[in-house]
Amino acid sequence: MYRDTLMRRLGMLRLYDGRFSGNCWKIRILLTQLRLEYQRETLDLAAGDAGKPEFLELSRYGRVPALTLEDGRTLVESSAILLYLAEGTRFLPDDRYVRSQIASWMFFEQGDLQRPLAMARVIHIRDLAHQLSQQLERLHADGYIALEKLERCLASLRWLVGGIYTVADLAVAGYVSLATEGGYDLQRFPNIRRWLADVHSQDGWIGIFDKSPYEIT
Ligand SMILES: N[C@@H](CCC(=O)N[C@@H](CS)C(=O)NCC(=O)O)C(=O)O
Repeated sequence: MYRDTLMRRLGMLRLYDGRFSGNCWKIRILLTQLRLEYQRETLDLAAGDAGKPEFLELSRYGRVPALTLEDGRTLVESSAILLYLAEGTRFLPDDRYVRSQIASWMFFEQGDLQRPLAMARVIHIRDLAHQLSQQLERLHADGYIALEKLERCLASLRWLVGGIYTVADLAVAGYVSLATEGGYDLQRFPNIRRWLADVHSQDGWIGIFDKSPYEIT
């Protein structure tokens, strides 16, 4: 099915995503901010679509997001996709040191923040908070350590890198914006809340369930 779809749609960006996925949401935000048209294929992750052989041919880890480029090649991993799309735009400046700092925040997001925030959210969305309370407690412990680090850094920064909004802000803000859905209390992080409000007010920012004006169906 995916191969047929791919052949038909060659020539346009095609995003394979999941409805509730914060990692996919990040890509839709950047595509919108860049005003890039794209086709969207929403997988049914609960039904196991991501593990199907056709999808594994596109996405080697069997995960969304995956982005098929105009020439038919595919990229996976949200941070890699963001960096690819942002290349040559104001969201990813040329300066080598600035770019490395952006990468540094993206590694922090994937290594420290994303899992505890995303997993706690999945547990809440699936209404398993009571049943998995110990697991949730461990996730919250890890998530709060990462959020405290972010809070401390934001005490002296308006934006994460270089004094402007970049893909680093977008990448880190994705799951932080969804943290309360995982039972995190952001009231105790005034710097994060101020920064999130700034990030959300950026031109082209869309909510996780909003349809992008650049999405072609
Ligand atoms: N590090 C990856 C994580 C991607 C990921 O975990 N994707 C989840 C949805 S958010 C997924 O596809 N899960 C497969 C499944 O649920 O079967 C990224 O940032 O793209």
